Amino acid sequence: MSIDIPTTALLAIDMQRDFLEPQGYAARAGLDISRLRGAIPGVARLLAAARAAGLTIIHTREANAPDLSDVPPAFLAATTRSGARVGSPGPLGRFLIRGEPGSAIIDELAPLASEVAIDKPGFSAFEATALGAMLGARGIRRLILCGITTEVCVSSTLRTAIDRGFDCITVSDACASAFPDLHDAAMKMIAVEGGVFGEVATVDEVCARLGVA
Ligand code: C5J
Repeated sequence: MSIDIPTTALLAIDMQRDFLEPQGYAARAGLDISRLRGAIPGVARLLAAARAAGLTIIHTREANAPDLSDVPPAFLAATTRSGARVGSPGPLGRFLIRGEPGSAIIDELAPLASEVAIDKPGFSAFEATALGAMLGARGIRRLILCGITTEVCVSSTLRTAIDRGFDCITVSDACASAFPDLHDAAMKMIAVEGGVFGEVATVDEVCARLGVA
């Protein structure tokens, strides 16, 4: 089925230096960033297809207030245990803090001036952000989700989006996890009970449905 361009947005989740570069948060937390980097080619293809099709494109960055006032306490505690506490200093600035070099989207996926980039303090891109209002104002009803990590921020955002009534397509080969079994499980969960969390599709399938094969 083709995708209705005016009512659909591509959501590229947290493709930022802190998760994808060796000096960033994820590597310090012990995650295998080579696996996370596996999402880059798929996200790049989706961005190119979405730009060619004229789709709304929204990028997110996991980035918190410098005074840490918006960090979910459980995440602060977890990152302290992992040795990469939110806000602690690293070569790319303070981990996961707004405006620091590590919070920037990687160069190869950099947003165009016409695209929206939002900082999100939580796991779901809807939590404490203007995303819901922004999508509502644009009449967006379907989301194409890609990015990292599959099991944390992509899954959290997907579940909120479904609860809010959006049709969702999660792009399996444009998402990544440091843990392949968790990526696979997250994709399988989408399909339970007839597809409670929407559709799973490949980059090729989405490009074809956008008419940009
Ligand atoms: C995590 C994310 N894993 N973007 N963030 O802390 O998935």
